[in-house]
Amino acid sequence: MNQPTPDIQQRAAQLRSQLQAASYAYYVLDDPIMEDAVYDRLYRDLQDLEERYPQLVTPDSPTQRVGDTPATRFTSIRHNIPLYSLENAFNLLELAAWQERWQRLAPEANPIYTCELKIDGSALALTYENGLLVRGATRGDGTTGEDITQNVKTLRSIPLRLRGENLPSVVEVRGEAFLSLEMFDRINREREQNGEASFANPRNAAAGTLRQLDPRIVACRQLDFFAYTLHLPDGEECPTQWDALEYLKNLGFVVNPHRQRCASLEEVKAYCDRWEIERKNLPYMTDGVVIKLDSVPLQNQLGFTQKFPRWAVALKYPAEEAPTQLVGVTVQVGRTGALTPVAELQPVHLAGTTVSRATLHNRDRLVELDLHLGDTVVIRKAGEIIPEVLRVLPELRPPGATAYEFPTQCPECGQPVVKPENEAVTRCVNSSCRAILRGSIAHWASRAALDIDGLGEKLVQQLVERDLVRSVADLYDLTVEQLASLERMGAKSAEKLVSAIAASTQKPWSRVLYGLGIRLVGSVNAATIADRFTRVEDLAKATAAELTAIYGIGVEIAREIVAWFQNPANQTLIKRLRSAGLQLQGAAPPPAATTLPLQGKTFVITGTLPTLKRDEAKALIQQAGGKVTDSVSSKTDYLVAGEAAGSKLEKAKKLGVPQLSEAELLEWVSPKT
Ligand code: 0OX
Repeated sequence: MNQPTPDIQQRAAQLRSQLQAASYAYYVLDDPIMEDAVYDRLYRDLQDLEERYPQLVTPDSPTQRVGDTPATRFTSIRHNIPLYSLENAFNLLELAAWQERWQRLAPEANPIYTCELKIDGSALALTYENGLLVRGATRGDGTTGEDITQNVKTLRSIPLRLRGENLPSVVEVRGEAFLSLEMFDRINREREQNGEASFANPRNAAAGTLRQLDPRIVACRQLDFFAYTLHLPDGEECPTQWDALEYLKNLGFVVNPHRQRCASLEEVKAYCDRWEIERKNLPYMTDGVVIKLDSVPLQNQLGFTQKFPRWAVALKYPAEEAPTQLVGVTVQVGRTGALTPVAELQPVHLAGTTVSRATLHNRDRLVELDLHLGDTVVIRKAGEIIPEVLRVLPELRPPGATAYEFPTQCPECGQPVVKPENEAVTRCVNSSCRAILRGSIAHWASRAALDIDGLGEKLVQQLVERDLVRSVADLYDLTVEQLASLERMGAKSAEKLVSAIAASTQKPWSRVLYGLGIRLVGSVNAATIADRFTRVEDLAKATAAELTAIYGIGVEIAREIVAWFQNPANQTLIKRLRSAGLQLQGAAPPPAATTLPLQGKTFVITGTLPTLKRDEAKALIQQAGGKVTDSVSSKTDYLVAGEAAGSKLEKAKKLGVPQLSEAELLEWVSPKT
């Protein structure tokens, strides 16, 4: 094996520490110190070095966050300390009753509490040995969870190595992995576009993501993490929960900033009242407040019941639910053939809107609900976003009501539907099903795909019904006369639509690829794939292994792409799209710049820079081709000066050497777009 020189070893170490510092500033402190483009370049440099000298890879290297080998399954892990669940209180009276209960056991103790927001995510247990993250596990049943270390490492707000010195040999940190509401929406939009069932709420989405076998998919979903429990070896515990949270912050974790220490139940109540309103402005979901006795010795004294700690309670916000009557069930067929049952409801007011339809998710969910026509159902805005049917009230079932049977045939084309063993979705697999065709044309015309203005749902329906369009390629043969003969279509609109369709032939290859509607290929994936495979003929020949070599593309997506191009009907479609003039190839990515921005320039750094450490600034300059020396001379081109710059600044002024601030330096080294 090639041996790295000491210079190279030092460079790798420098890159690692700069990237770690930048990532910590960005993901934990929420106070970026480096441009994304600079980060990306330094990251690639480190990747290159590690590829050349694999012995330089350390377990806490930023490159080790996203493994590229999907797991086949997760192994079970027994938790040394069980993960208890929390006792719930549903109102302030129940909260007071909880205080009375613990006070009976410890009448002398002060009621000092640490209040935390209850994040609606999925609990994780992280083990650090000698500062290094060695294991990440799900809660499971509280006693046994699953080893999801590879996935946990992709969360940027979870440190791979703890910060600080003299760390205890073993540290266990617990907290909540969660998705921002924005990310939750994005994932669900993509899932809908790809014909997959959407997640009911951010908690399910977080839990589902953490159990993905492919860590690259987990990385794309950008889960966040708030730490809230710290287990240290005996005798080293923090005296209070408040101190533990502070210590967790020092170790490099994100701790929810809205915590509050309260010296009485009155203060706790005020906190709960305040957050019941203010939580609506948070970018993530909370479902209550967790109230913990602050004193750790008191916690130890009170201990646990069979299920819960006696020293903590969750005050849950009332879920926004409402009963209403089920009028009927419609089953929608999406563009991938997925059948989604939707409950048609007697309109009811819920959390600010009138709801007359709610998702029933899939066939399994229907079986679970044992839904009968005419039933009274309880609906809820799942994650306070999408209305769903939560449960049925069988006691209100009208006599003789018949159970709802999920169709065994496609409601659109009448062909038998299939439900793959390990999928929740039931599908129509008839490639000429009109619902699938309508869905694929609407997708092709959608804004993120070919963006064909004027080709709306109603029009698509007519085109399919009149047999004018049997595949998206037929759109390019439509004439003004044909279109003008449709309902609500004048000659003018028909002409406009023909031009809009023609204009879509100029849309880039990545949009065409997305428009093809290959399952699991969302717009982001399509752009990534189109960058790597710049011609459709290369993509059509790509193997699953070549596809998964692309960052962010997992095995399942690769499998779908390979299968799609193997289908003869799709091969014909590509040929027809080519004759219609669509862009089936894109520009090759621009070649890397050959000259570095600071090539040939000599710098001296002095004083304390606002964000970069001295050696970080030095490495940045060197990455960008510049040289850094220790003393100012006539050969110095620039002095990078921070706070409390002393004699070097004086000398630079004397010699007329220009000064640069850190911001100017960063601006200079970041690639121009
Ligand atoms: C949360 C949350 C959950 C510690 C002892 C039992 C529960 N979802 O935000 N759990 C806990 O505490 C544990 N704190 C939280 N903040």
